[in-house]
Amino acid sequence: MTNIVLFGKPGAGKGTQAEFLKEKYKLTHISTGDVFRFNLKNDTELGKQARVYMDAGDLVPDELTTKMLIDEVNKHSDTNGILFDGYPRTLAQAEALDAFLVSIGSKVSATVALEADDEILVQRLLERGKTSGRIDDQDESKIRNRYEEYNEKTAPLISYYDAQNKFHSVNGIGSIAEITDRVSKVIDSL
Ligand code: B4P
Repeated sequence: MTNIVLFGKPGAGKGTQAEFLKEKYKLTHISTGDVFRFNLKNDTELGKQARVYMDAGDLVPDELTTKMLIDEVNKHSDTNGILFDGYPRTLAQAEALDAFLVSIGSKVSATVALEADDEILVQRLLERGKTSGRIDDQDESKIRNRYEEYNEKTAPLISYYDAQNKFHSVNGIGSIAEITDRVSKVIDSL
């Protein structure tokens, strides 16, 4: 199994790249943001619990997120590999993912980070917020809060994966196709 973690700040293009990479490499795409938004839309118990955090631009608590992630992975036991989009976002999530993958005889193959400056990303999210209906994209202070969450809770994962020689960084500025090529070079080298 080839398991790729797509990593990056909010709006870095993880979801955008995942749409192309999942086809190219025949991987199962799991986006925790998308699963949460599906649950919000359908007003499920999980959606009710996640809404308050997501609307504020906060991370959803680890326990809730990890349980959901494992349930999603277990739906795809016959997969070639998984493209993790938006998970892990904390050290506790990274450790939980490693422990879970080991328990099914697998591991994270590589983490690929899409790099871009905050100011460019804030503009992307505000632009998306005009049409996406996503409350977390519509208010600049909520967007800035997502970057604070990233710096405090998600950035430490860089050294976590780097220590395992699994961290790869690519320039996240350019056309969508150019960035797909950059990420593909990393996956092809595995
Ligand atoms: P996510 O849904 O994961 O969203 P994201 O970080 O906003 O976006 P992404 O990087 O995927 O960007 P995208 O391709 O869409 O998370 C939302 C929320 O869910 C979190 O804040 C949190 O509350 C919760 N959550 C999710 N996972 C969690 C976890 N593990 N733990 C706890 N909470 C969790 O691109 C953004 C925009 O840029 C789009 O408009 C796109 O068209 C544009 N774009 C993309 N690539 C471009 C390019 N190359 N050039 C120009 N524009 C580009």
